[in-house]
Amino acid sequence: MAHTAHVDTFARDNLPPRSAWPELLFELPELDYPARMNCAGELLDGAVARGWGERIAIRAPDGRCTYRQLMAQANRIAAVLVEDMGLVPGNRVLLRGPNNPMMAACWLGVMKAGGIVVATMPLLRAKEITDVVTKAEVTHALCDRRLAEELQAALPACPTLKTVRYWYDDAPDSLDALTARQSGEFRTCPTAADDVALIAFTSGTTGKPKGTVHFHRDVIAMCDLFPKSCLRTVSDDIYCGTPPLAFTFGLGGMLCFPLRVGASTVLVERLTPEALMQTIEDFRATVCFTAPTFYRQMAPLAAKFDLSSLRACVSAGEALPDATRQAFKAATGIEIIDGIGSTEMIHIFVSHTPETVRRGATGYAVPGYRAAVLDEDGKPCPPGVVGRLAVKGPTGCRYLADPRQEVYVQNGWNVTGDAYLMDADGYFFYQARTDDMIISAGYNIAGPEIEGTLMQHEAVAECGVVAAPDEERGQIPKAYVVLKPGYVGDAAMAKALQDFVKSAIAPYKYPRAVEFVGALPRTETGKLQRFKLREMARTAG
Ligand code: 3UK
Repeated sequence: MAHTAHVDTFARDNLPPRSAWPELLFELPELDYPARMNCAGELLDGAVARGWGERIAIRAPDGRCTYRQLMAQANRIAAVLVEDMGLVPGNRVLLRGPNNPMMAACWLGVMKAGGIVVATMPLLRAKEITDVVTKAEVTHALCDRRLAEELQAALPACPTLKTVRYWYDDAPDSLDALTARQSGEFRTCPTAADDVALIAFTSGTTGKPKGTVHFHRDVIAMCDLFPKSCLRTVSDDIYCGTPPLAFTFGLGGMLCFPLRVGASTVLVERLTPEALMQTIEDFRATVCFTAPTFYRQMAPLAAKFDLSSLRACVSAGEALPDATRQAFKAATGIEIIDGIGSTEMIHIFVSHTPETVRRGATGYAVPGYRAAVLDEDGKPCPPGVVGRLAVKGPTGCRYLADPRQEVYVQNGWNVTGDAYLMDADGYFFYQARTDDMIISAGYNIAGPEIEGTLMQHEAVAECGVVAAPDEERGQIPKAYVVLKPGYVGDAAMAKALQDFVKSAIAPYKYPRAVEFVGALPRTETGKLQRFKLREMARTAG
Protein backbone atom coordinates (compact mmCIF):
# COMPACT_ATOMS: atom_id res chain seq x y z
CA MET A 1 0.00 0.00 0.00
CA ALA A 2 1.01 3.59 -0.63
CA HIS A 3 1.69 6.42 1.82
CA THR A 4 0.41 6.14 5.37
CA ALA A 5 0.99 8.44 8.33
CA HIS A 6 0.17 5.62 10.73
CA VAL A 7 2.99 4.30 12.87
CA ASP A 8 0.64 1.83 14.56
CA THR A 9 -0.81 -0.14 11.62
CA PHE A 10 -3.27 -2.30 13.60
CA ALA A 11 -6.39 -0.99 11.81
CA ARG A 12 -4.88 -1.25 8.35
CA ASP A 13 -3.54 -4.74 9.12
CA ASN A 14 -7.01 -5.89 10.13
CA LEU A 15 -8.90 -4.63 7.09
CA PRO A 16 -10.54 -7.37 5.02
CA PRO A 17 -8.48 -8.47 2.00
CA ARG A 18 -8.94 -6.08 -0.93
CA SER A 19 -10.85 -8.81 -2.83
CA ALA A 20 -13.54 -8.77 -0.11
CA TRP A 21 -14.10 -5.01 -0.28
CA PRO A 22 -17.12 -3.64 -2.09
CA GLU A 23 -16.55 -2.05 -5.47
CA LEU A 24 -15.88 1.67 -4.92
CA LEU A 25 -17.20 4.33 -7.28
CA PHE A 26 -15.79 7.84 -7.53
CA GLU A 27 -17.93 9.07 -10.39
CA LEU A 28 -18.58 12.63 -9.23
CA PRO A 29 -15.86 15.25 -9.81
CA GLU A 30 -16.07 16.47 -6.19
CA LEU A 31 -14.93 13.02 -5.03
CA ASP A 32 -11.52 13.46 -6.66
CA TYR A 33 -9.68 13.96 -3.37
CA PRO A 34 -5.92 14.46 -2.91
CA ALA A 35 -3.80 11.51 -1.76
CA ARG A 36 -3.14 13.20 1.58
CA MET A 37 -6.07 14.44 3.56
CA ASN A 38 -6.90 14.80 7.24
CA CYS A 39 -10.63 15.20 7.68
CA ALA A 40 -10.29 17.51 10.71
CA GLY A 41 -7.66 19.56 8.89
CA GLU A 42 -10.14 19.85 6.05
CA LEU A 43 -13.11 20.72 8.29
CA LEU A 44 -11.30 23.18 10.62
CA ASP A 45 -8.05 24.56 9.15
CA GLY A 46 -9.72 24.44 5.74
CA ALA A 47 -12.68 26.43 7.08
CA VAL A 48 -10.44 29.08 8.62
CA ALA A 49 -8.42 29.28 5.39
CA ARG A 50 -11.69 29.83 3.52
CA GLY A 51 -12.36 32.86 5.71
CA TRP A 52 -14.89 31.26 8.07
CA GLY A 53 -12.75 31.70 11.21
CA GLU A 54 -15.19 34.08 12.92
CA ARG A 55 -18.33 32.16 11.98
CA ILE A 56 -20.07 30.22 14.75
CA ALA A 57 -19.27 26.49 14.58
CA ILE A 58 -20.90 25.14 17.74
CA ARG A 59 -23.82 26.46 19.76
CA ALA A 60 -24.76 24.98 23.12
CA PRO A 61 -27.06 25.96 26.01
CA ASP A 62 -24.07 27.43 27.88
CA GLY A 63 -22.21 29.18 25.08
CA ARG A 64 -20.93 29.13 21.54
CA CYS A 65 -17.61 28.95 19.74
CA THR A 66 -16.23 30.05 16.39
CA TYR A 67 -14.42 27.91 13.84
CA ARG A 68 -11.14 29.50 14.95
CA GLN A 69 -11.83 28.67 18.60
CA LEU A 70 -12.90 25.11 17.79
CA MET A 71 -9.74 24.62 15.71
CA ALA A 72 -7.60 25.87 18.61
CA GLN A 73 -9.37 23.58 21.09
CA ALA A 74 -9.00 20.56 18.78
CA ASN A 75 -5.31 21.49 18.44
CA ARG A 76 -4.91 21.57 22.24
CA ILE A 77 -6.55 18.16 22.59
CA ALA A 78 -4.36 16.74 19.81
CA ALA A 79 -1.26 18.13 21.56
CA VAL A 80 -2.34 16.57 24.89
CA LEU A 81 -2.90 13.22 23.17
CA VAL A 82 0.57 13.26 21.64
CA GLU A 83 2.63 15.00 24.35
CA ASP A 84 0.93 13.96 27.60
CA MET A 85 -0.77 10.71 26.64
CA GLY A 86 1.87 9.26 24.30
CA LEU A 87 -0.38 8.73 21.31
CA VAL A 88 1.21 7.72 18.03
CA PRO A 89 -0.69 7.93 14.73
CA GLY A 90 -2.88 4.89 14.21
CA ASN A 91 -3.61 4.31 17.93
CA ARG A 92 -7.28 3.83 18.76
CA VAL A 93 -8.92 6.35 21.08
CA LEU A 94 -12.19 5.56 22.83
CA LEU A 95 -14.52 8.56 23.09
CA ARG A 96 -17.38 8.59 25.56
CA GLY A 97 -19.68 11.50 26.02
CA PRO A 98 -23.10 12.91 25.30
CA ASN A 99 -23.44 15.40 22.43
CA ASN A 100 -21.60 18.39 23.87
CA PRO A 101 -18.87 20.78 22.67
CA MET A 102 -16.02 18.83 24.31
CA MET A 103 -17.16 15.57 22.71
CA ALA A 104 -17.06 17.31 19.32
CA ALA A 105 -13.66 18.93 20.00
CA CYS A 106 -12.24 15.59 21.17
CA TRP A 107 -13.43 13.87 18.00
CA LEU A 108 -11.69 16.52 15.90
CA GLY A 109 -8.60 16.48 18.15
CA VAL A 110 -8.13 12.73 17.75
CA MET A 111 -8.35 13.15 13.96
CA LYS A 112 -5.75 15.94 14.02
CA ALA A 113 -3.37 13.79 16.06
CA GLY A 114 -3.74 10.95 13.54
CA GLY A 115 -5.55 8.74 16.05
CA ILE A 116 -8.53 6.55 15.22
CA VAL A 117 -11.81 7.38 16.94
CA VAL A 118 -13.82 4.58 18.51
CA ALA A 119 -16.87 6.37 19.88
CA THR A 120 -19.34 4.62 22.17
CA MET A 121 -22.99 5.34 22.84
CA PRO A 122 -23.39 7.08 26.21
CA LEU A 123 -25.58 4.32 27.64
CA LEU A 124 -23.15 1.43 26.99
CA ARG A 125 -22.33 -0.74 30.00
CA ALA A 126 -18.92 -2.05 31.12
CA LYS A 127 -19.40 -5.38 29.32
CA GLU A 128 -20.23 -3.69 26.01
CA ILE A 129 -17.35 -1.22 26.40
CA THR A 130 -15.01 -4.16 27.04
CA ASP A 131 -16.13 -5.88 23.82
CA VAL A 132 -15.41 -2.78 21.77
CA VAL A 133 -12.07 -2.01 23.44
CA THR A 134 -10.95 -5.61 23.01
CA LYS A 135 -11.96 -5.86 19.36
CA ALA A 136 -10.38 -2.53 18.33
CA GLU A 137 -7.39 -2.91 20.70
CA VAL A 138 -8.13 0.56 22.03
CA THR A 139 -5.08 2.19 23.66
CA HIS A 140 -6.39 5.57 24.92
CA ALA A 141 -9.68 6.98 26.16
CA LEU A 142 -11.19 10.44 26.52
CA CYS A 143 -14.37 10.41 28.56
CA ASP A 144 -16.91 12.85 29.99
CA ARG A 145 -16.46 12.64 33.77
CA ARG A 146 -20.17 11.88 34.24
CA LEU A 147 -19.77 8.68 32.20
CA ALA A 148 -16.67 7.50 34.09
CA GLU A 149 -18.34 4.77 36.12
CA GLU A 150 -18.92 2.16 33.39
CA LEU A 151 -15.55 2.88 31.80
CA GLN A 152 -13.75 2.37 35.10
CA ALA A 153 -15.67 -0.84 35.65
CA ALA A 154 -14.49 -2.03 32.24
CA LEU A 155 -10.80 -1.19 32.70
CA PRO A 156 -9.65 -4.32 34.60
CA ALA A 157 -10.76 -6.41 31.60
CA CYS A 158 -9.13 -4.05 29.06
CA PRO A 159 -5.34 -4.58 29.16
CA THR A 160 -4.67 -2.60 25.95
CA LEU A 161 -6.33 0.53 27.32
CA LYS A 162 -3.66 2.19 29.44
CA THR A 163 -4.25 5.94 29.28
CA VAL A 164 -7.53 7.61 30.22
CA ARG A 165 -8.34 11.30 30.72
CA TYR A 166 -11.66 12.85 31.73
CA TRP A 167 -13.20 16.11 30.61
CA TYR A 168 -15.59 18.50 32.38
CA ASP A 169 -13.50 17.55 35.37
CA ASP A 170 -11.47 19.63 37.86
CA ALA A 171 -8.77 17.06 38.75
CA PRO A 172 -5.19 18.30 38.22
CA ASP A 173 -4.56 15.78 35.41
CA SER A 174 -7.97 16.16 33.76
CA LEU A 175 -8.21 16.82 30.04
CA ASP A 176 -9.42 20.33 30.89
CA ALA A 177 -6.29 21.04 33.01
CA LEU A 178 -3.94 19.58 30.40
CA THR A 179 -5.48 21.47 27.50
CA ALA A 180 -5.31 24.73 29.45
CA ARG A 181 -1.49 24.49 29.25
CA GLN A 182 -1.46 24.14 25.46
CA SER A 183 -1.03 27.03 23.03
CA GLY A 184 -3.68 26.05 20.52
CA GLU A 185 -1.09 25.46 17.81
CA PHE A 186 -0.66 21.93 16.45
CA ARG A 187 0.67 20.51 13.20
CA THR A 188 -2.17 18.36 11.90
CA CYS A 189 -1.02 14.81 11.19
CA PRO A 190 -0.63 14.50 7.39
CA THR A 191 -2.72 11.37 7.06
CA ALA A 192 -3.32 9.65 3.76
CA ALA A 193 -6.85 10.01 2.40
CA ASP A 194 -7.19 6.27 2.94
CA ASP A 195 -5.72 6.16 6.43
CA VAL A 196 -8.29 4.88 8.91
CA ALA A 197 -10.10 7.70 10.73
CA LEU A 198 -12.75 5.88 12.71
CA ILE A 199 -14.03 2.46 13.65
CA ALA A 200 -17.79 2.66 14.17
CA PHE A 201 -19.44 -0.27 15.90
CA THR A 202 -22.82 -1.50 14.74
CA SER A 203 -25.59 -1.59 17.27
CA GLY A 204 -25.83 -5.30 16.43
CA THR A 205 -28.78 -7.03 18.04
CA THR A 206 -27.29 -10.50 17.68
CA GLY A 207 -23.72 -11.67 18.13
CA LYS A 208 -20.71 -9.51 18.92
CA PRO A 209 -20.77 -5.97 17.55
CA LYS A 210 -18.98 -5.44 14.25
CA GLY A 211 -16.43 -2.65 13.83
CA THR A 212 -16.86 -0.80 10.54
CA VAL A 213 -13.71 0.92 9.34
CA HIS A 214 -13.85 4.33 7.63
CA PHE A 215 -11.08 6.46 6.15
CA HIS A 216 -10.46 10.21 6.34
CA ARG A 217 -11.70 10.37 2.76
CA ASP A 218 -14.99 8.67 3.73
CA VAL A 219 -15.78 11.36 6.31
CA ILE A 220 -15.41 14.08 3.68
CA ALA A 221 -17.24 12.04 1.05
CA MET A 222 -20.29 11.64 3.30
CA CYS A 223 -20.38 15.45 3.60
CA ASP A 224 -20.17 15.92 -0.16
CA LEU A 225 -23.02 13.57 -1.10
CA PHE A 226 -26.37 13.47 0.72
CA PRO A 227 -26.13 16.95 2.33
CA LYS A 228 -25.34 18.57 -1.02
CA SER A 229 -27.83 16.83 -3.28
CA CYS A 230 -30.78 16.04 -0.99
CA LEU A 231 -30.57 18.40 1.98
CA ARG A 232 -28.97 21.18 -0.11
CA THR A 233 -27.31 22.62 2.94
CA VAL A 234 -26.05 26.21 3.00
CA SER A 235 -23.58 28.11 5.19
CA ASP A 236 -26.32 29.91 7.14
CA ASP A 237 -27.87 26.63 8.30
CA ILE A 238 -28.17 25.93 12.01
CA TYR A 239 -28.36 22.18 12.62
CA CYS A 240 -29.96 20.50 15.60
CA GLY A 241 -31.19 17.04 16.47
CA THR A 242 -30.83 13.97 18.60
CA PRO A 243 -28.53 11.26 17.13
CA PRO A 244 -25.39 10.74 19.25
CA LEU A 245 -22.02 11.66 17.72
CA ALA A 246 -21.07 8.03 18.38
CA PHE A 247 -23.66 6.99 15.75
CA THR A 248 -22.53 7.85 12.23
CA PHE A 249 -26.00 9.34 11.57
CA GLY A 250 -25.20 11.89 14.30
CA LEU A 251 -21.52 12.25 13.36
CA GLY A 252 -22.65 13.54 9.99
CA GLY A 253 -25.77 15.46 10.92
CA MET A 254 -24.63 16.87 14.25
CA LEU A 255 -21.00 17.71 13.37
CA CYS A 256 -19.39 17.07 9.99
CA PHE A 257 -22.17 18.24 7.63
CA PRO A 258 -22.48 21.71 9.16
CA LEU A 259 -18.68 22.13 9.46
CA ARG A 260 -18.19 21.20 5.80
CA VAL A 261 -20.15 24.28 4.65
CA GLY A 262 -19.37 26.84 7.37
CA ALA A 263 -22.73 26.32 9.08
CA SER A 264 -23.24 25.71 12.81
CA THR A 265 -24.50 22.89 14.99
CA VAL A 266 -26.47 23.07 18.22
CA LEU A 267 -25.24 20.43 20.67
CA VAL A 268 -27.65 19.57 23.48
CA GLU A 269 -27.19 16.55 25.69
CA ARG A 270 -30.53 14.95 26.34
CA LEU A 271 -33.50 15.80 24.21
CA THR A 272 -37.11 14.77 24.50
CA PRO A 273 -39.44 15.63 21.60
CA GLU A 274 -40.56 18.76 23.51
CA ALA A 275 -37.00 19.78 24.36
CA LEU A 276 -35.98 19.34 20.73
CA MET A 277 -38.73 21.72 19.63
CA GLN A 278 -37.75 24.18 22.37
CA THR A 279 -34.18 23.99 21.06
CA ILE A 280 -35.34 24.72 17.52
CA GLU A 281 -37.25 27.74 18.81
CA ASP A 282 -34.45 29.03 21.07
CA PHE A 283 -31.65 28.67 18.52
CA ARG A 284 -33.75 29.45 15.42
CA ALA A 285 -32.52 26.14 13.99
CA THR A 286 -33.02 25.56 10.27
CA VAL A 287 -32.22 21.83 9.96
CA CYS A 288 -33.31 18.96 12.21
CA PHE A 289 -31.97 15.39 12.29
CA THR A 290 -33.83 12.74 14.26
CA ALA A 291 -35.58 9.36 14.09
CA PRO A 292 -39.15 8.66 12.91
CA THR A 293 -40.49 8.09 16.44
CA PHE A 294 -39.45 11.66 17.38
CA TYR A 295 -41.25 13.21 14.41
CA ARG A 296 -44.30 11.18 15.36
CA GLN A 297 -44.25 12.52 18.92
CA MET A 298 -43.40 16.08 17.84
CA ALA A 299 -46.33 16.44 15.43
CA PRO A 300 -49.18 16.79 17.97
CA LEU A 301 -47.14 19.26 20.10
CA ALA A 302 -45.69 21.36 17.30
CA ALA A 303 -48.30 24.14 17.58
CA LYS A 304 -46.97 25.03 21.04
CA PHE A 305 -43.58 26.08 19.64
CA ASP A 306 -42.27 28.61 17.15
CA LEU A 307 -40.72 26.37 14.52
CA SER A 308 -40.78 29.01 11.78
CA SER A 309 -36.98 28.96 11.40
CA LEU A 310 -37.03 25.30 10.36
CA ARG A 311 -36.41 24.62 6.67
CA ALA A 312 -35.50 20.92 6.43
CA CYS A 313 -36.00 17.80 8.54
CA VAL A 314 -34.11 14.55 8.02
CA SER A 315 -35.38 11.18 9.23
CA ALA A 316 -33.29 8.01 9.30
CA GLY A 317 -32.54 4.94 11.38
CA GLU A 318 -35.72 3.10 10.54
CA ALA A 319 -38.58 3.34 8.07
CA LEU A 320 -40.61 6.55 8.18
CA PRO A 321 -44.30 5.55 8.21
CA ASP A 322 -46.36 7.65 5.81
CA ALA A 323 -48.77 8.44 8.68
CA THR A 324 -45.87 10.10 10.51
CA ARG A 325 -44.77 12.02 7.41
CA GLN A 326 -48.31 13.32 6.87
CA ALA A 327 -48.92 14.18 10.54
CA PHE A 328 -45.66 16.14 10.73
CA LYS A 329 -46.38 17.91 7.46
CA ALA A 330 -49.90 18.87 8.59
CA ALA A 331 -48.46 20.27 11.83
CA THR A 332 -45.44 22.13 10.43
CA GLY A 333 -45.78 22.37 6.67
CA ILE A 334 -42.47 20.53 6.31
CA GLU A 335 -41.98 17.54 4.01
CA ILE A 336 -39.53 15.32 5.89
CA ILE A 337 -36.49 14.09 3.94
CA ASP A 338 -36.32 10.34 4.55
CA GLY A 339 -33.02 8.58 3.98
CA ILE A 340 -31.66 5.09 4.53
CA GLY A 341 -28.09 4.87 5.71
CA SER A 342 -26.05 2.36 7.64
CA THR A 343 -23.00 2.23 9.86
CA GLU A 344 -21.30 0.14 7.16
CA MET A 345 -21.92 2.79 4.47
CA ILE A 346 -21.21 5.57 7.04
CA HIS A 347 -24.26 7.64 6.01
CA ILE A 348 -27.34 7.97 3.80
CA PHE A 349 -27.29 6.45 0.29
CA VAL A 350 -30.97 6.41 -0.75
CA SER A 351 -33.00 9.56 -0.16
CA HIS A 352 -34.81 12.43 -1.89
CA THR A 353 -35.43 16.17 -1.76
CA PRO A 354 -38.70 17.58 -0.36
CA GLU A 355 -39.89 18.19 -3.95
CA THR A 356 -39.00 14.73 -5.26
CA VAL A 357 -40.68 12.81 -2.44
CA ARG A 358 -42.73 9.83 -3.54
CA ARG A 359 -45.37 8.50 -1.17
CA GLY A 360 -44.25 5.33 0.63
CA ALA A 361 -40.73 5.42 -0.87
CA THR A 362 -37.42 6.01 0.93
CA GLY A 363 -36.21 7.76 -2.26
CA TYR A 364 -33.73 7.09 -5.05
CA ALA A 365 -29.96 6.47 -5.04
CA VAL A 366 -28.21 9.59 -3.76
CA PRO A 367 -26.04 10.92 -6.65
CA GLY A 368 -22.63 9.24 -6.28
CA TYR A 369 -24.25 5.93 -5.24
CA ARG A 370 -25.89 3.18 -7.28
CA ALA A 371 -28.62 1.04 -5.80
CA ALA A 372 -30.36 -2.12 -6.96
CA VAL A 373 -32.75 -4.79 -5.73
CA LEU A 374 -31.20 -8.25 -6.11
CA ASP A 375 -32.79 -11.69 -6.11
CA GLU A 376 -31.46 -14.76 -4.28
CA ASP A 377 -28.93 -15.37 -7.07
CA GLY A 378 -27.63 -11.81 -6.99
CA LYS A 379 -29.40 -10.81 -10.22
CA PRO A 380 -31.35 -7.52 -10.41
CA CYS A 381 -35.10 -7.98 -9.81
CA PRO A 382 -37.51 -6.40 -12.30
CA PRO A 383 -39.37 -3.29 -11.07
CA GLY A 384 -42.05 -4.08 -8.52
CA VAL A 385 -40.46 -7.31 -7.27
CA VAL A 386 -39.26 -7.57 -3.67
CA GLY A 387 -35.62 -8.51 -3.19
CA ARG A 388 -32.49 -7.52 -1.28
CA LEU A 389 -31.33 -3.89 -1.32
CA ALA A 390 -27.75 -3.55 -2.62
CA VAL A 391 -25.68 -0.38 -3.01
CA LYS A 392 -22.25 0.78 -4.07
CA GLY A 393 -20.55 4.14 -4.10
CA PRO A 394 -17.51 5.98 -2.75
CA THR A 395 -18.01 4.56 0.77
CA GLY A 396 -18.66 0.97 1.74
CA CYS A 397 -18.37 -1.87 4.19
CA ARG A 398 -15.01 -2.95 5.59
CA TYR A 399 -15.41 -4.83 8.84
CA LEU A 400 -12.44 -4.97 11.18
CA ALA A 401 -11.27 -8.62 11.10
CA ASP A 402 -14.73 -10.16 10.83
CA PRO A 403 -15.89 -13.17 8.79
CA ARG A 404 -19.28 -11.49 8.40
CA GLN A 405 -17.68 -9.30 5.67
CA GLU A 406 -18.89 -11.86 3.10
CA VAL A 407 -22.46 -11.50 4.33
CA TYR A 408 -22.56 -7.71 3.82
CA VAL A 409 -20.42 -7.55 0.68
CA GLN A 410 -21.39 -9.84 -2.20
CA ASN A 411 -20.09 -9.50 -5.78
CA GLY A 412 -18.92 -5.98 -5.07
CA TRP A 413 -22.32 -4.86 -3.71
CA ASN A 414 -23.05 -3.81 -0.14
CA VAL A 415 -26.08 -5.89 0.81
CA THR A 416 -27.78 -4.04 3.65
CA GLY A 417 -30.09 -6.80 4.92
CA ASP A 418 -33.23 -4.88 3.92
CA ALA A 419 -36.03 -6.18 1.72
CA TYR A 420 -36.97 -3.51 -0.83
CA LEU A 421 -38.68 -3.11 -4.16
CA MET A 422 -37.84 -0.56 -6.85
CA ASP A 423 -40.41 1.07 -9.14
CA ALA A 424 -39.88 1.79 -12.84
CA ASP A 425 -38.54 5.28 -12.00
CA GLY A 426 -35.82 4.06 -9.63
CA TYR A 427 -37.61 4.85 -6.36
CA PHE A 428 -36.96 2.34 -3.57
CA PHE A 429 -39.76 1.11 -1.27
CA TYR A 430 -38.85 -0.39 2.08
CA GLN A 431 -40.54 -3.66 3.07
CA ALA A 432 -38.76 -5.00 6.16
CA ARG A 433 -35.40 -6.20 7.38
CA THR A 434 -34.77 -9.38 5.39
CA ASP A 435 -34.77 -11.47 8.56
CA ASP A 436 -37.86 -9.72 9.96
CA MET A 437 -40.27 -10.95 7.27
CA ILE A 438 -43.24 -12.75 8.80
CA ILE A 439 -44.08 -16.00 7.02
CA SER A 440 -47.67 -16.92 7.76
CA ALA A 441 -49.43 -19.84 6.07
CA GLY A 442 -47.07 -19.42 3.10
CA TYR A 443 -47.54 -15.65 2.76
CA ASN A 444 -44.62 -13.24 3.16
CA ILE A 445 -45.80 -10.37 5.35
CA ALA A 446 -43.74 -7.26 6.13
CA GLY A 447 -44.35 -6.06 9.69
CA PRO A 448 -43.67 -2.38 8.83
CA GLU A 449 -46.55 -2.35 6.33
CA ILE A 450 -48.98 -3.39 9.06
CA GLU A 451 -47.41 -0.85 11.42
CA GLY A 452 -47.82 1.88 8.83
CA THR A 453 -51.50 1.03 8.51
CA LEU A 454 -52.15 0.82 12.25
CA MET A 455 -50.51 4.23 12.70
CA GLN A 456 -53.22 5.76 10.53
CA HIS A 457 -55.78 4.80 13.20
CA GLU A 458 -56.67 7.70 15.48
CA ALA A 459 -56.12 5.71 18.69
CA VAL A 460 -52.58 4.49 17.90
CA ALA A 461 -49.59 6.39 19.28
CA GLU A 462 -46.95 3.82 18.30
CA CYS A 463 -46.82 0.15 17.35
CA GLY A 464 -44.55 -2.71 16.38
CA VAL A 465 -45.56 -5.85 14.48
CA VAL A 466 -43.51 -9.06 14.63
CA ALA A 467 -43.89 -12.77 14.01
CA ALA A 468 -45.44 -14.82 16.80
CA PRO A 469 -45.20 -18.62 16.63
CA ASP A 470 -48.45 -20.32 15.65
CA GLU A 471 -49.18 -24.06 15.43
CA GLU A 472 -51.42 -23.87 12.43
CA ARG A 473 -49.81 -21.10 10.34
CA GLY A 474 -46.19 -21.37 11.46
CA GLN A 475 -46.16 -17.66 12.25
CA ILE A 476 -48.75 -14.94 12.65
CA PRO A 477 -48.31 -11.15 12.71
CA LYS A 478 -48.66 -9.90 16.28
CA ALA A 479 -49.10 -6.19 16.97
CA TYR A 480 -47.78 -4.48 20.09
CA VAL A 481 -49.70 -1.23 20.37
CA VAL A 482 -49.22 1.91 22.48
CA LEU A 483 -52.50 3.82 22.56
CA LYS A 484 -52.85 7.59 22.70
CA PRO A 485 -54.05 9.01 26.03
CA GLY A 486 -57.80 8.57 26.54
CA TYR A 487 -58.14 5.26 24.67
CA VAL A 488 -58.70 1.91 26.37
CA GLY A 489 -56.85 -1.23 25.31
CA ASP A 490 -59.64 -3.81 25.57
CA ALA A 491 -60.98 -6.59 23.32
CA ALA A 492 -63.20 -4.14 21.46
CA MET A 493 -60.22 -1.92 20.64
CA ALA A 494 -58.21 -4.94 19.45
CA LYS A 495 -61.07 -5.94 17.16
CA ALA A 496 -61.44 -2.37 15.88
CA LEU A 497 -57.74 -2.24 14.99
CA GLN A 498 -57.87 -5.62 13.24
CA ASP A 499 -60.90 -4.54 11.20
CA PHE A 500 -59.16 -1.27 10.36
CA VAL A 501 -56.17 -3.13 8.91
CA LYS A 502 -58.38 -5.61 7.01
CA SER A 503 -60.20 -2.73 5.32
CA ALA A 504 -57.00 -0.91 4.34
CA ILE A 505 -54.61 -3.63 3.07
CA ALA A 506 -54.91 -7.29 1.97
CA PRO A 507 -56.95 -8.96 4.73
CA TYR A 508 -54.50 -11.88 5.20
CA LYS A 509 -52.04 -9.33 6.62
CA TYR A 510 -54.16 -8.31 9.60
CA PRO A 511 -52.52 -8.79 13.01
CA ARG A 512 -54.06 -11.99 14.35
CA ALA A 513 -52.87 -11.10 17.84
CA VAL A 514 -52.92 -7.62 19.42
CA GLU A 515 -51.36 -6.71 22.74
CA PHE A 516 -51.49 -3.28 24.35
CA VAL A 517 -48.30 -2.04 26.02
CA GLY A 518 -47.21 1.16 27.78
CA ALA A 519 -44.08 1.67 25.67
CA LEU A 520 -42.05 -0.08 22.95
CA PRO A 521 -38.47 -1.27 23.47
CA ARG A 522 -36.14 1.10 21.57
CA THR A 523 -32.39 1.58 21.18
CA GLU A 524 -30.58 4.78 22.14
CA THR A 525 -30.97 5.87 18.54
CA GLY A 526 -34.73 5.38 18.42
CA LYS A 527 -34.79 2.06 16.59
CA LEU A 528 -37.52 -0.38 17.52
CA GLN A 529 -35.97 -3.50 19.05
CA ARG A 530 -37.96 -6.11 17.15
CA PHE A 531 -35.97 -8.97 18.61
CA LYS A 532 -37.29 -7.99 22.04
CA LEU A 533 -40.87 -7.98 20.74
CA ARG A 534 -40.26 -11.37 19.09
CA GLU A 535 -38.93 -12.65 22.40
CA MET A 536 -42.09 -11.38 24.12
CA ALA A 537 -44.25 -13.01 21.43
CA ARG A 538 -42.40 -16.32 21.80
CA THR A 539 -42.84 -16.46 25.56
CA ALA A 540 -46.42 -15.16 25.59
CA GLY A 541 -47.76 -18.71 25.76
C1 3UK B 1 -32.39 0.63 8.80
C2 3UK B 1 -33.81 2.28 7.57
C3 3UK B 1 -35.81 2.13 6.42
C4 3UK B 1 -32.08 -0.34 7.69
C5 3UK B 1 -27.88 5.08 9.80
C6 3UK B 1 -28.46 7.04 8.54
O1 3UK B 1 -29.48 3.59 10.75
C7 3UK B 1 -28.31 3.78 10.46
O2 3UK B 1 -27.33 2.84 10.63
P1 3UK B 1 -27.47 1.43 11.40
O3 3UK B 1 -26.23 0.67 11.11
O4 3UK B 1 -28.73 0.69 10.74
C8 3UK B 1 -28.85 0.46 9.34
C9 3UK B 1 -30.20 -0.16 9.05
O5 3UK B 1 -31.24 0.67 9.63
N1 3UK B 1 -32.71 1.97 8.29
C10 3UK B 1 -31.96 3.08 8.45
N2 3UK B 1 -32.58 4.13 7.86
C11 3UK B 1 -33.74 3.66 7.30
N3 3UK B 1 -34.84 1.53 7.14
N4 3UK B 1 -35.82 3.46 6.13
C12 3UK B 1 -34.81 4.26 6.54
N5 3UK B 1 -34.83 5.57 6.26
O6 3UK B 1 -32.48 -1.61 8.11
C13 3UK B 1 -30.57 -0.23 7.58
O7 3UK B 1 -30.00 -1.35 6.94
O8 3UK B 1 -27.82 1.65 12.83
C14 3UK B 1 -28.83 5.86 9.16
C15 3UK B 1 -27.16 7.47 8.56
C16 3UK B 1 -26.19 6.72 9.21
C17 3UK B 1 -26.55 5.51 9.84
N6 3UK B 1 -25.59 4.80 10.48
